Amino acid sequence: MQDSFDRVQVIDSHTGGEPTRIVISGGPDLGTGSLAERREVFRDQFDAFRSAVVNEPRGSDVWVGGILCPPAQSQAATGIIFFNNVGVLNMCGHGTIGLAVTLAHLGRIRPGNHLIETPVGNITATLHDHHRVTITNVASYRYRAGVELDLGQEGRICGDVAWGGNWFFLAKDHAERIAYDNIPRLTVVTVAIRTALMRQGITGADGGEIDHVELFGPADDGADARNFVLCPGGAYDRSPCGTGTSAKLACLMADGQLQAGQTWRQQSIVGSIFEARGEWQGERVIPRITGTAHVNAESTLLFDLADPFCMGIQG
Ligand code: PYC
Repeated sequence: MQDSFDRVQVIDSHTGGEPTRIVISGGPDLGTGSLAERREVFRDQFDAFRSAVVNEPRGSDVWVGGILCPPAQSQAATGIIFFNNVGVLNMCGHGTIGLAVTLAHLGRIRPGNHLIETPVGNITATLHDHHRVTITNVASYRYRAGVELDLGQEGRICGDVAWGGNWFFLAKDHAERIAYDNIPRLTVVTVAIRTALMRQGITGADGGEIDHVELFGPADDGADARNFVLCPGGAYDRSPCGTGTSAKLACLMADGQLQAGQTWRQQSIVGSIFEARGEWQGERVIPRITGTAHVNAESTLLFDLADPFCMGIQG
């Protein structure tokens, strides 16, 4: 097993304010299994590498990292495993938009459709130009509607559990103000929701952990709603969250509040916007999410084992 690293090349981008760091060379060899199998290898054997790439002092709780993997299918542009400050992710929508713009920056893809393998299935990234990308995500669906949670001191809340490539709890009927200057309060409430989900043993299908929580409120700039998304490691998503917007589309379409092909403009807590549309595939929804990303650094991470925080500060 590889336990030391020398020079690791990364490209940083942000998608609507949310950063993505793609490891393009020097990372661990994860073998040749499926992306789901390689994610297990990464999780079980290279957790220190994950921490080194995204945690302080090189990163922060906000960062999402991605490791490029040779795809299993020859027609795929790449495989990708996303991770964050506390572990591996199933999928990441803003990260895939950042990935496509990164591959374009490297001259590895041109405008058009590109198949990308992820641990939860194949997706397509359509590169429109050097910044604008549409992802066609995995089939998304509402798993449970109207789930009641007891938040203790924070009262009760009701919401839906939905899959959009990650598991989400989408709260309904809350009294919170969804605004940038209210982020500390929104963090307290969404952490309380996450705690209640765990205490009440509420999961997604097959026991899948619901590790993302979403609140919605009125938007501006012509958007349909603004969201606040709590990510698994306690940070909030600066982008409107690609997998979260997919979960939202699935709930709206299940309720008949959005029709197939109709555009939903999702605004993030920092004001960035994704445009989303869904099509039915049986009882599930195929989301198409369009957003913009910008590359902002090409770096070489150096690993000095004499550095006590070489592999990142892990809480
Ligand atoms: O865009 O899907 C997303 C995402 C997940 C976590 C942070 N961003």
